[in-house]
Amino acid sequence: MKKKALILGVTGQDGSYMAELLLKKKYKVLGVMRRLSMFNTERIEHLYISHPKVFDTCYGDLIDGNSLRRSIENFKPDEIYNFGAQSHVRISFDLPESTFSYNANSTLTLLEIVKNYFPKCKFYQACSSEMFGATPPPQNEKTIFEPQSVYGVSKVSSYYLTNFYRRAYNLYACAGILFNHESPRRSPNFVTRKITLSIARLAAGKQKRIELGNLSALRDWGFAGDYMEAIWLMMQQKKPDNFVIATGKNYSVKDFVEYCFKLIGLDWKKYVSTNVNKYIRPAEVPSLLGDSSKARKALGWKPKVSFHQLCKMMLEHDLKQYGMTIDDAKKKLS
Ligand code: NAP
Ligand code: F7E
Repeated sequence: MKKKALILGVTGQDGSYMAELLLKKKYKVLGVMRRLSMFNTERIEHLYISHPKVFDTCYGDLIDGNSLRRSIENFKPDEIYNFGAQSHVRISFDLPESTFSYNANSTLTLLEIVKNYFPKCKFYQACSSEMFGATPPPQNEKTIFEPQSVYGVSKVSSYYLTNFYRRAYNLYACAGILFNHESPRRSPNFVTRKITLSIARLAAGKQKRIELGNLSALRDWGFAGDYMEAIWLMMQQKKPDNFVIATGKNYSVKDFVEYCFKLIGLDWKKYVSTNVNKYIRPAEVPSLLGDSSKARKALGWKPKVSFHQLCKMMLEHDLKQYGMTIDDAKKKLS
């Protein structure tokens, strides 16, 4: 019998990589997606074609408990991966109530469904390094949480709910504390993808400048594909637990900009301006640097893609959309 996995947030960056990984591992996968006025299945469209019998999606919404219960009841998964969230930290300052509801209340709803009806089903909750917020680095599973946004607080709530249900009801429920992870599938309003897409547009003559916010923020950036491997491993252990997943190296936003511009032979200072007022967050997270030694030891996991490989991968992908390679862009701009 094939194992069955249900993915909340399947249309997002992580959900789409996780669907691919699980299909490679011969799972049957059902993705839950919400209704939007436009189709946004771009990241998973290829899977309907490559895996018609074992990959499908259904409608469900994080704040519609009945839809979640129905999807789980009909599909009877062995594993549930909850990646569904309003995942943008800056936007959580504009949408605090819906962010909290999507990110925290939905975790409670899902855990209640698992506890009441499918107590053998394993549950993964996507938590975040944003939970550490203002606590100085390095951060690991023992570090105190000091979230700096409603997004961060919502993830702290989902973390404690997951831990509580594991303890009280003996569920196989894991919380992954993932540091920033990026890819060519990253939404364009996160800083890394904004930078690589803007450089590609610049090279294509479609944009002249890039406006950013805080360049000094430090982040521990890894590749999303690598991090999905770690999550799957968390779900295959004898006992459920919480794990920090990170590369153990951090770089500033300025480092990311500088290196991407260097790849195409340009001086970033001539093209980048800062508008701190526009992008300012009422509270910023200055420095994240993960210590993932617990995961490395217990799961035998380590990241494969380095920071510089990640920058190049994302830039190459975005240039390709304009029919260019890094060398083409270099020649064109020299
Ligand atoms: P993402 O690309 O923004 O994906 C979020 C997913 O949640 C999308 O599929 C989105 O659907 C779905 N969603 C949002 N609201 C929903 C609702 N009301 N009902 C149903 N689905 C809804 O985020 P990601 O980068 O893949 O991150 C995955 C998870 O990991 C999130 O929980 C995020 O908070 C957490 N996380 C991410 C990072 C990171 O660096 N990427 C780090 C730590 C934790 P639509 O496509 O319809 O919007
Ligand atoms: O910002 C600064 C910004 O929005 C990174 C999410 O996946 O990781 C992500 O949250 C840094 C911040 O990601 C711009 O102020 C400068 O200091 O790419 P970001 P994030 O806030 O770290 C965590 C772990 C998650 O869990 C979240 O779901 O970059 N920054 N200039 C900018 N940020 C943006 N978005 N846009 C700018 O123009």
